[in-house]
Amino acid sequence: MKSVVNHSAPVYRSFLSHRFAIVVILLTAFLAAPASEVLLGNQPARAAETDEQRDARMKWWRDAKFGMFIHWGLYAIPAGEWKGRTNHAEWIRHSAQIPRETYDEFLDQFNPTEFDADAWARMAKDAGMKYLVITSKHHDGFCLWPSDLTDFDVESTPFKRDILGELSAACRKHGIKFCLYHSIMDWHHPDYLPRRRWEKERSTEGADYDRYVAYMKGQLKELIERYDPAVLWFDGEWEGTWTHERGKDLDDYVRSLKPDIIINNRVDKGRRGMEGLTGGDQYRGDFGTPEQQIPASGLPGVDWESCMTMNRHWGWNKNDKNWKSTADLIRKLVDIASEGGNFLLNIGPKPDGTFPQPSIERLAAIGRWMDVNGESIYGTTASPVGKVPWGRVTQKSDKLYLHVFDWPKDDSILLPSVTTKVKNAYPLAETSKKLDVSQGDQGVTVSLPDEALDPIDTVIVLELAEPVVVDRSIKPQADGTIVLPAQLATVEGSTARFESKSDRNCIGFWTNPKDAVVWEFKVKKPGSYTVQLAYACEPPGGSRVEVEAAKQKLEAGVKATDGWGDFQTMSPGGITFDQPGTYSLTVRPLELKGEGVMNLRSVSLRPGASE
Ligand code: H79
Repeated sequence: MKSVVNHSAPVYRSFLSHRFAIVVILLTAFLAAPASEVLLGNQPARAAETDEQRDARMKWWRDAKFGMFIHWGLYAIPAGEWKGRTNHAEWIRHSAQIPRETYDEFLDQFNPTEFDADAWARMAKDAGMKYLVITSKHHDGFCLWPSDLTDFDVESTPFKRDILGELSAACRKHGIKFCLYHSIMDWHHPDYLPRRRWEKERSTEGADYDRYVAYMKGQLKELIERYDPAVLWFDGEWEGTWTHERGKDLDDYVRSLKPDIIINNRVDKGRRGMEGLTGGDQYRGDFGTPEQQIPASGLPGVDWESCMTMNRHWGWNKNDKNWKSTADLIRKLVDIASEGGNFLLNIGPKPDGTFPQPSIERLAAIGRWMDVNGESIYGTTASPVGKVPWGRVTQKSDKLYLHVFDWPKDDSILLPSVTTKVKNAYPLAETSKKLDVSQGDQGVTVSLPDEALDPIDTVIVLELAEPVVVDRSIKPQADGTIVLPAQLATVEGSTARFESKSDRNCIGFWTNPKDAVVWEFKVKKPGSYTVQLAYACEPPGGSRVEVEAAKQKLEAGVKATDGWGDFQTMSPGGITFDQPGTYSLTVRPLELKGEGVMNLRSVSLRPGASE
């Protein structure tokens, strides 16, 4: 095997090749920008792109919706365990504070003889995934391809084979877009700064961060020229040495090598925490990267992708048995699609080159659901009406897809606020079974079969006569009752928000007594109405709230119920509306007792004076 050159000296074998790399970079900059800019030392501006050009470049990615993330490297060998602690994974070199020489010993042990690129690509395809993102290099610095610029690569292991080469070919064969994750942070390269705080034995003397960046660019050039990745998924951008200027420069550089490539926002410094969305226009990056979470609501015009693990670790951890259920994973995919995002679901392969069995089973089960229901995911955009109490909604051209997670007891569901004429309704799993639809002031009511066709998510297709029209204003029901549901409320405040968990559907997390909840609605028949709140409140309760509408104020004490999920009703009194028209109603706390004010599911206004 190749040995890792020069553990002690701050020199990498790659430095010889660096001069070459730098010349190439300068040449590329010349070609990509007007000579004057280069001569003046300006950053060459990012090639201007029209909205149409951007839409064309992003199209395959937006339509794809579902991809496979793969975290694989030397860290698979210890499998998350080191000196009795079992909660490590791809961060093990740092979290177990392993010296570089000790970590390098994994090179001799990396021999994934069962690695089968074709099988991996097939599992992604059969799960319904359209792209695959694999760690060319994680924070530990180990490279899954035979790089000319370092010996800390797969070529120095007994396995020797070009993993990225085999996998990119297999992906191409199976119609999966091949993409690469690449860590900017590098705990192995002698020129990378800063060192880990605990790492005293590796001196920083002679280290040159610019030389590290040239190394990284040289490697990215290798990766793009050899494997033609459709996405570059950067990470490890948060340390102080990586700057906005460097981010712009790297973004320009990668685009100069492959103009239609898609690059995530971690190339630059604009990512806001683990929510992952970009915090300003000045930052580079084609899409936001929420990590292990789904944004509370999709943002129009913003591309994003939630990446998540199937258990609690990215890299293989043999002790982690906390596997998410198939139902949970499918509903996460649907939830993300209903908010306009992509789902990048992770696999942490084992050191023998196989996927963990629980991952294999979940991929297959998701695939069975996607075989029937993929149409309701691919190429769709966000729900036109946000979240609904019984599940989620996606849309594509003249169709709405109603994803029913919780089968209703009365066998009908209301799609609120949609006023467009519905031509046809049927389950996606049984397209010949036409369903009855009635349309009114409140939206579209669909009669469902007695039982769910799929207990995880039964998809109902609504074919519309024209592009969807949404009227979110609240109107009285047939009997004159006006229902103000939590999902149509506007929250004025900092903590209170709509909770969409199936047994909740309420304004929850109401821990700030300054937060208020407001609805706008239409009153057709003037007169007195009885106000009724549907709410839950864990003991002890005792907060006081005010309900205000039409310049009248009611007060009520919040009595405890049997917990945050036990909903009861209370009536603080009546309100009179003198004239027909649009009104607003506000519920605001006067006094907070206990953890939260209440979980507020709805406010109803029933015609007639209160008793
Ligand atoms: O590759 C997987 C993880 O190993 C890697 N990203 C996924 C895709 C990962 N690296 N770090 N973390 C996950 C968690 C680190 C979070 C923090 Fe920060 C980094 C906390 C402070 C610095 C990012 C930047 C979040 C807040 C600021």
